[in-house]
Amino acid sequence: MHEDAFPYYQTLGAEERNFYGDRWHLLEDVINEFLGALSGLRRRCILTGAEDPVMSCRARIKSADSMREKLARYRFPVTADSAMKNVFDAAGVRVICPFVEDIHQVVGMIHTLRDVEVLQEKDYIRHPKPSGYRSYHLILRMPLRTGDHEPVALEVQIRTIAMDCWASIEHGIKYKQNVPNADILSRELRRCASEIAAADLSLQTLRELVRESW
Ligand code: 0O2
Repeated sequence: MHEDAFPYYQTLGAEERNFYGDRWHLLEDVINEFLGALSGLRRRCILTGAEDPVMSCRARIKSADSMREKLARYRFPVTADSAMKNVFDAAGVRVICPFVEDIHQVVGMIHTLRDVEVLQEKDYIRHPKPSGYRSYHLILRMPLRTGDHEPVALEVQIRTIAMDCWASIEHGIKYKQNVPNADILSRELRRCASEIAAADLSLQTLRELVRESW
């Protein structure tokens, strides 16, 4: 298993075991294929003397509850087969980068992967969500080296450390029910997101200044 791989066996609850059944292994495999491929690209990049554009990676398999909710919302059958066929984010990897320009470098690197089909790209950095959410999303379809299964879909979310910090905190707050002054909370979260975006740009500029002085 790759060094960045997530220890799924610790998180495979009875709910997920019941819902995904055998497909769990396919989701694990596609995550590990991607992490292995990304690791190779990063190594090649470092060998050329360039900086590693990736700080860290996290992976997850969508929880059974969240997958059931999504399938029902899109009016797809609520089954594991349907999750594999109709929804592309059962397997997901988050790639965390130090700087905004690293995100675009990682996107470019992913596009060079042979046999990997890019099904969808969403640039929530250029076009943030109304919540203030920023991230770059790719839906990929990757062949598996193990077994003879057809390629499996995977969602990759690429963001800076600062964007990830905002998304994690916002996610935690959003799911707290009956928050008083919800409007003020949303407005403040959007304000924080804008400040974080400004800080990301400043950090990017500082990096360029330091590079120029080398
Ligand atoms: P989890 O735990 O990652 O599974 P849908 O998935 O139907 O809502 P779509 O178009 O398929 O919508 O996907 P979208 O909106 O491009 O990306 C959805 C994922 O992006 C979410 O997954 C989050 O991980 C992240 N995301 C999108 N908007 C926000 C936001 O406003 N705040 C935060 N914190 N994250 C966001 P899930 O399914 O919600 O969760």
